[in-house]
Amino acid sequence: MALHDRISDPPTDFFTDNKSPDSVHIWNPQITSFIATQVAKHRPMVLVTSGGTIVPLEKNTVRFLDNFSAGTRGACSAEHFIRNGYAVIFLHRQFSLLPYSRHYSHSTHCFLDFMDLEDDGAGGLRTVILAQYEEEMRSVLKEYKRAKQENSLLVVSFITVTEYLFLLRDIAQCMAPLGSNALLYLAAAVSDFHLPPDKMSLHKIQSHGGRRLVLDLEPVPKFLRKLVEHWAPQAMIVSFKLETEERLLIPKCRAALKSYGHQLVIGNLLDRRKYEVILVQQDSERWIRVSDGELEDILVPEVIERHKRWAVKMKSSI
Ligand code: 9Z3
Repeated sequence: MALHDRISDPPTDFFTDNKSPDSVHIWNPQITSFIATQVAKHRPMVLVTSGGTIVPLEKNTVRFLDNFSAGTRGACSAEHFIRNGYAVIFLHRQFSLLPYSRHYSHSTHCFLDFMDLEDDGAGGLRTVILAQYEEEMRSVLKEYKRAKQENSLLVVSFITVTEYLFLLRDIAQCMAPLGSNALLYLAAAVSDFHLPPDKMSLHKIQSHGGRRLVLDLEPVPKFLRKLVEHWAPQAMIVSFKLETEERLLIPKCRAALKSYGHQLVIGNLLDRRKYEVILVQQDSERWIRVSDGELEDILVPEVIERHKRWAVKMKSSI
């Protein structure tokens, strides 16, 4: 869908008060063409969002607020979706973990530690992969190459919360023609507060005279309702809810379902997010727990099952 063909949005402060970032216009042609290719192949498609959003404190940004998210959930889930036949648009925070390369990209898993140098027999050296890592690396590389060959992954990046919301709106609207074959899997850790442009200093906030810096942040508008009602009304929408207090987790998941009317909320606690999640729907709650291995191994096929049921239900109601 071209930029000017969009379903019009109800007027909102956020999208009128904030200028559409250049990145939306830059990414749009690639997104549109990726979606057209996948539609022709009759592939189901998922938008996976991943990583944390930053909140700039200055227009010429020196300082910003950020959050903990590394993008593990999103990057890992994207691989599982592709393995299960989905095309993936991976909307991630710049420099957070990426599908496939995540296995070797960060300091705990630096790719250089998986390699060695050996004599090439001609007076020089050649690079080799250490035998104990060879098999795993081969299987990651195979999947990565297949995803590239089959054009099943489009990687799009954001930095700020504003950029995230504009890109989310654009991609969701571009995916709307896919109807119920579209899945939105919103694992990004989105800031709840931001500094609107009219309150933001143009230049670096000065620190002279030992003065204090007091921040008066405004709530980021709740975008899920717009997503459900206007941007991609036929798509299945899965949101994540993060809490640090166990007693709040299920009530907050239920409150989100009730407020936004979407299909599934996946709840997780900060310190146990790699080992357990709860899937909350209108009429069900199901914990998924693992003691080792990747939780997404079980989570993603479970979400796919629910997406299939959703698509059947939507198609039979037309
Ligand atoms: C999540 O809850 C994700 O599972 C994590 C994954 C961010 C915890 P990591 O990137 O962590 O693997 O390190 N994401 C959603 C968090 C969020 O911001 N949800 C909003 C909310 O809770 C709704 S969109 O209000």
